[in-house]
Amino acid sequence: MSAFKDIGFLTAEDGAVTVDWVVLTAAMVGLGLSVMGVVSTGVESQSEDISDYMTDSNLVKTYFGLRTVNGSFEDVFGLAATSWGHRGASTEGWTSLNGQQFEVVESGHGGVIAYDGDYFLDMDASPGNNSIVQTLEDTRPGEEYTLSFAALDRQGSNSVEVYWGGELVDTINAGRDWGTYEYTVRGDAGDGSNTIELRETGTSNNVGTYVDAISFGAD
Ligand SMILES: [Ca+2]
Ligand SMILES: [Ca+2]
Ligand SMILES: [Ca+2]
Repeated sequence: MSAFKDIGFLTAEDGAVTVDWVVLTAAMVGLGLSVMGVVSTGVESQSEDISDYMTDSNLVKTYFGLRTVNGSFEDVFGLAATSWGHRGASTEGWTSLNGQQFEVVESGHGGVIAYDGDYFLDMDASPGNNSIVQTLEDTRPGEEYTLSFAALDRQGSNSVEVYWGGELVDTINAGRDWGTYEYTVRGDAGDGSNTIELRETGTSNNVGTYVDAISFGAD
């Protein structure tokens, strides 16, 4: 029979463990705080340096300046190859509002060199004018953004309506050479959908306004 039968608490570890934990934790927190004090000053200074560098060198602007997905129509994955480029019901980042196919034309076809990269979009598909849309992610309500793109109209018979958030921003009649168009829009303006829409409205004759380099970004 144990002599400690009635004084079991002597062998109980609960209390001891709790005391150890409190002491050790307090020590670790104290150590952590002192390390943090030293490190945070350095990290803060480093962060500011990096921020200054990125802002000065326009790295931030470049990154945020092209927030459309596939705005230059360079991603032809999943599209069917044709003699003049690629076509498909939709293309990365873009869908058609009126069920027209995307005609992504290869640079050089018909003597037209892409404004940017190797491809541009013909807004007049077969059989008709296309209306394309993309929803921008991560826009902030009320913040100003620049929406821009390049356009060209070989025939002089086509026009494009430009919409932001469901509201008409402009109607353009592009020239025979690439021209650029730029607008200032606000996050959540119009119906709050944060959508870019380009609607071809010219003569429906298979050849439409060519568009390229659709970009969107903060100033
Ligand atoms: Ca392009
Ligand atoms: Ca066409
Ligand atoms: Ca046309």
